[in-house]
Parts: sequence; C-alpha cells; structure tokens
Amino acid sequence: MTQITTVTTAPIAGQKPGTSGLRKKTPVFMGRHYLENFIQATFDVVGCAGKTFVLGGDGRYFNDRAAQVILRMAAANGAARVIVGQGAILSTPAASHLIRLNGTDGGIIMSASHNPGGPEEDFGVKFNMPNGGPAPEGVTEAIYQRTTVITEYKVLEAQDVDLGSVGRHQLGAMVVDVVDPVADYAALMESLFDFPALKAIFAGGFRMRMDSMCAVTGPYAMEILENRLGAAKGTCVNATPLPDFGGMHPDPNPTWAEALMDEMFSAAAPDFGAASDGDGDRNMVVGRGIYVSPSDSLAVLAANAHLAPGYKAGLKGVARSMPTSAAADRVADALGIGKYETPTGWKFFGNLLDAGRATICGEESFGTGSDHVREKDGLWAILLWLNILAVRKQSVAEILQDHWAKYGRNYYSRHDFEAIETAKADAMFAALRGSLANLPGRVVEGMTITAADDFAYTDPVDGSVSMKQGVRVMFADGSRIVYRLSGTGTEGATLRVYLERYAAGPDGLDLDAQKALAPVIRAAHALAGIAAHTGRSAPDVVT
Ligand code: VG1
Ligand code: CO
Repeated sequence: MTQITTVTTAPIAGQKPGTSGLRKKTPVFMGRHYLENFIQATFDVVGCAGKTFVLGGDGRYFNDRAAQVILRMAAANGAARVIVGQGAILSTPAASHLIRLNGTDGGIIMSASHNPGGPEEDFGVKFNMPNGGPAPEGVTEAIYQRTTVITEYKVLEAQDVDLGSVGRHQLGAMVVDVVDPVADYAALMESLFDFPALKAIFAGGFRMRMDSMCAVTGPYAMEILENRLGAAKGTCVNATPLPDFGGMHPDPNPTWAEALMDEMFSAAAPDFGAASDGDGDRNMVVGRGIYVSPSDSLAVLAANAHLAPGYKAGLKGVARSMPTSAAADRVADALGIGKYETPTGWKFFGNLLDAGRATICGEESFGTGSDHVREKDGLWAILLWLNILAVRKQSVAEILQDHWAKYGRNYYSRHDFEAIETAKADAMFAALRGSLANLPGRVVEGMTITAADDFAYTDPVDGSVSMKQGVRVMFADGSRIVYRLSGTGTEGATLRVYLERYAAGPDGLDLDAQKALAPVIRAAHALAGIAAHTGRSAPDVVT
C-alpha cells in the first residue's frame, strides 16, 4: 500500500548550505525531521511535480537510508521519475553527467566530500541544477530561507525500493530507474581521452598507483584503469567504497594520502600516482619523487589539454578560484584566451562553462574539471594527466620543470588551522578587515604591500554579486596572501591561509615550497595576528 502522508514539522536552525551544500555531523542529519525538512525546502524552491531527478551519493554511513527517505519524499511531492545509482552510489561528477545526459531537472547528491564518514562523522546533501552544476547562491539562499518557515513535509508510506540491482521500479506513481553508476561515466571518459594510447603505455610497462581512499571512485577507477586500459592488477588500491572510508580521511592531499606519498617518494616508486576524495571530485597527482601542487596541475593541464582528443580544438578560457595561484593565468595569457577569477566553490564556474567562456576550471583545493560536466572531476584530471604523459613521453618531473622554465613558478601553499573557536576566528577577521585600508604602502618582511581588499565577485554572465569572499593582501614583488574561513567544516571554524610567491627563473625554480614561501608565511602571521587571536602558531594541515 502506498499513501501520501503530510507530516507537521517546525523549522530547525542552521540549515544554511555552505561552499558545497548542507554539511553536518551524521547524528544531526539523522535527527528527527532534519533531512526531511531540508529536502522538502529544496523541493518547495526548485519544484518537484512532474520532474525527473538524479539521486546518488558517495556511499558514506546513512547514504542508503537517506536515499530511501529522499525517494519517498520525491514520490509524495509528485516527481515523475528518479534515476538512482545502483546501491544509491554515484560519484559527484558521475551524478553531474547523468543529470546532463538524461536532460533531467537536476539532482540530489548525498556527500560530505572529503570530510570523514561514519556514525559520528559527517554527512551532507546538495541540489544540482539541470545543467549538472551545484545550485548557485540565489537558489541555496532561497532553500535556506524556506527551512526557516517550513511547517510540513510530504512523504509516501511505502516499502524500501530495491536499489541493489539495475532495473525499473515503481514507487507510488513515480518511476525509479536504478542504473549502473559507472557505465555512462566511463563512456564519457572514453570519448574525451585517447584510450588506445593509454592502453599502449600500460602495455609497455608504465606503472601507476591509484588510491581511492576507500571512497566512491574505487569502482570507477577499477573499471577504467584496470579493466579498460589494462593497467596492472593492483594499480587501484583502497578501491572498495566503505561507509566509514575504512577510517581514512578521504581528502587527497600529502597529509591524508600519506601512504601514496611514501610510495611515490620510495626507491620502488611507480611512474605516476593519484588519489581522489570521498565523492570523487578531487584529485591529487604525484610523479616519481615529485608532488604536483593543484595550482600547478591546473596550469599544466591548461597548457597541454590540446594533446587529448576531447580538447584538440583548444580551450576557450581558463577559470580559477581566487585563492588558486596565478600559474593558470600565465598559460591563458600565452594562449591568448580568457582568464577568470571566481570565489571559492564550483558553483561559481557554472555560468562561465554554460556560456562557453571557460573550458577548464580549477581550485587550489585539489579540484580540476572541464565543460564535460559541471562539477570538478578527479578521475578526469588523472586521465588527462595520463593522456599528456602518453603523448609527451616525459616524466611528471620533466613536464613540471619544462613548465616552470617557460612560465616561471608560482610557489604556493595553503595552511589550515582547524577547529578554532568561532568567536575567536570572527574577531580575527573583524580586526583584519578593519586594518585593510591602512595596509597599502606598509613594508613587511622586506616586501611592500601594494593592495589589500575583501574579494568581491561580479558574475560576468548574470551580473550577480558575491561579497566578502576572502581577504587578499598583494605585494609589489607579486607575492600574495589570502585569508578565508572554510564553508564546508562542521566543527568550529577552519582558517585557511593561502600563500603565493612568484619566481620568474631561470634561477630559483627548484626550491622547497615552504622555504621559498618563508617570508610570506611570516608576513601572514604578523598581519593577521594569528597566534594572538587564535592561540595557534602552526597550522594543522599544510598542502
Ligand atoms: C573547500 C575548498 C573549495 C571546494 C570545497 C568543496 O571549501 O576550499 O575549494 O570547492 O571545499 O569541495 P571550503 O569552504 O572548506 O574552503 V568538495 O570536494 O567538498 O565538494
Ligand atoms: Co569532493
């Protein structure tokens, strides 16, 4: 029996989506009416009756239960059809692709991305638009406003849908199509990259290690790298998605993907190493004995993308988030194509991609992607690197050295100070913002400040304005410091300090990044009074 029930509810404080959807501790999400309120608010804002949506998540704890609730609510709100990844699994880029491929009205992605998963860890939900990209601020703000006045939600009383095998089901009047989460995505990758060339390098003994960190890309990596491209068995490690990610912190950076880093810097290192995050939209790439910073990765991909079949016509433009280094700008200038600087978060790239102004986008936080979907895409970046390596027949180290020799090097690092008391972080930012007007002209660590501001962005396509997107301090020698508070954390505040210094070369291109940045780091502490405000003198995570 299926019957639509209208449940009386009341607003729950704090349902405000951050950089990428609503993220909270799992017990909060599992609390009474919590998920339901947010989903109903989403349907109330974007509309549900007669619509088709995609649904999937990264498989973390509560993913399966949440999927059943969302399906029952979609049915009760009159949705025509929902396309679900088998087992309620979809990587974020695969979900974005399915939304576009099927011409749907959008999708709901269940993930807290790189945050740990489990009964006491994090969960998250976000809505993506019909273009496959995360809802823009106007929509997320409307959803939030709706959560503050909600009085009821609708749910269908019904048995769970069997999501375990591919096929069509009926849930009340709604159709549920359970699809293979990997197949369409793998086909898309095959359309963009030279799979025969990649097969040839693996057949020729090229060795790789792909660490999926017990998160969602495992089955995707296995199918593409080992099954289709013939990479040696064992290339993919931690390739079974687990509800708690095996206790790992699925954030592909040198700190959390330590085992991969150790392997790549060992005597027996393979040719290429890569890792991806909880929901598969981030990537880290590592060469034998050399780490590729995400900002450099974006620049190298932009400079070489034309070597892959999907990009042989060249790029229309390159977009990067503001805290990302200017390395990609130098490539855009050399190619004579557009360059864009957006606030942090993939939602800001959507308009540029839709309007055909940018082809490749990237963030310093291990995110790169292109106009093939409307999310960043970890495996896409890894495959583009492989395609470039196959064509250029050089090592990662050689490619990086060539790049720096041509463009100069933007030394770059991000220092994170986690779980700071929110009041202390806010006080630090208030003082910092208050000091901005007096900074130009000041000399710190021998460097003269030329400008200081709080980044504001006007979208060149729709004219929308986003204020207070990060404090920037610029120096005469091209160095830069950026301060931001994270919008994805679930505990206290996380301060991110982004540090950059340009070396034109030919000398000084091979320094250790932390050493090259030492004066900028000291200046960053001095200007913001980080220790005085937060009691922290050293970061928790350095990338
Ligand atoms: C972080 C990153 C940002 C990224 C966002 C979502 O946001 O800095 O670049 O877009 O995570 O990535 P914040 O607000 O914590 O700095 V993911 O892989 O969570 O979808
Ligand atoms: Co992610």
